[in-house]
Amino acid sequence: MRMSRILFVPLVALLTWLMAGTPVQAQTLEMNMTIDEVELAVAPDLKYKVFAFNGQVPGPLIHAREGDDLVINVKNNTSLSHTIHWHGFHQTNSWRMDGVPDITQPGIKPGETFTYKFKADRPGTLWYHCHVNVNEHVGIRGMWGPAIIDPANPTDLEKKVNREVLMMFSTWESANAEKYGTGSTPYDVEDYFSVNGRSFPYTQPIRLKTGDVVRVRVFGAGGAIHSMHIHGHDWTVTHKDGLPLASPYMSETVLFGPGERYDLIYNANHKEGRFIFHDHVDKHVTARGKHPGGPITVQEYEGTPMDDWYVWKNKDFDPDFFYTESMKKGYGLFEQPKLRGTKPATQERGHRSNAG
Ligand SMILES: [Cu+2]
Repeated sequence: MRMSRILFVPLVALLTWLMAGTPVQAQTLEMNMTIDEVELAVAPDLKYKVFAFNGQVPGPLIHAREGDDLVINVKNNTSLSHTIHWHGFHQTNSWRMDGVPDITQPGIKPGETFTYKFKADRPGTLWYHCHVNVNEHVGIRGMWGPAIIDPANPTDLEKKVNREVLMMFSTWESANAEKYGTGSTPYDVEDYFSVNGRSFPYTQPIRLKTGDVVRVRVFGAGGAIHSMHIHGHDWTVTHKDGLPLASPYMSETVLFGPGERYDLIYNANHKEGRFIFHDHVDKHVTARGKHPGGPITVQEYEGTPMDDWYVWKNKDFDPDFFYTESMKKGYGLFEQPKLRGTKPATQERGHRSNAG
């Protein structure tokens, strides 16, 4: 008996040590997505016809771990064909799942369902978007969403992050808001600019606590170049397109174009305050030619006294506008109901006349 107890203690210690180095078991995550025609309130004076993943713009969060298998059923409820490209995934041994029409698959026709099966074979800030008529569907119809793949071996800095902020940037053309199948050519005029599909004042604040370690992930989801500038803070640029930089560097402005992503980590080190965070491409802070509009947000520190003159004094706060709450929920697909559009009243009539 005594001998076995002497052996038992070091054995448990050895097993614990071995387990700590064991990679987490990969899992299969099955998800259901739809593509719907809805109207999105981009700004107080702009309702826009979009193709929306699960009815929302941006689309729902896909969150998985490096090595997980993803099975994603996509049902097309719209009047045009689409595919989904999983941007950043390598599609190792699954090239037919790359989502490019007429290259890897036929377009998913109206009413059809297609199942994508592939491995999260690369970690990082990835995303998904339609690959049919990308100038229109991605450029001005909101067909994009975030896919965050947690790395098996995060850095010490990444482990400190306790608040995630996902920001997807795009532009809009009021002249083409009403009619599917039009717009986003070099001859069209972009006159609204947005983060997560909304132009100020329909954007939301980022609420912070002193001591938070924040990771902002910016995505160039649309066709424009953005230059996001944060007031009052400096961040460390840790990743480009979800890939770790050999030499992370510090800055307070980040320039990115279509398709690009950057991970930016910073400390919320003020006791209180409100610090704006905005696009420094000057015309991007307008809407229909008037200031202020576009991708503007404010970092609001908890406990900061409210002022009567504060522009967002009575803001109806959505804590998940930047996916901050969804990123805490584990792995799978997570919807953000407040990012949904509404079914247009005219669609019902249109369908009836088509049927008749
Ligand atoms: Cu499409």
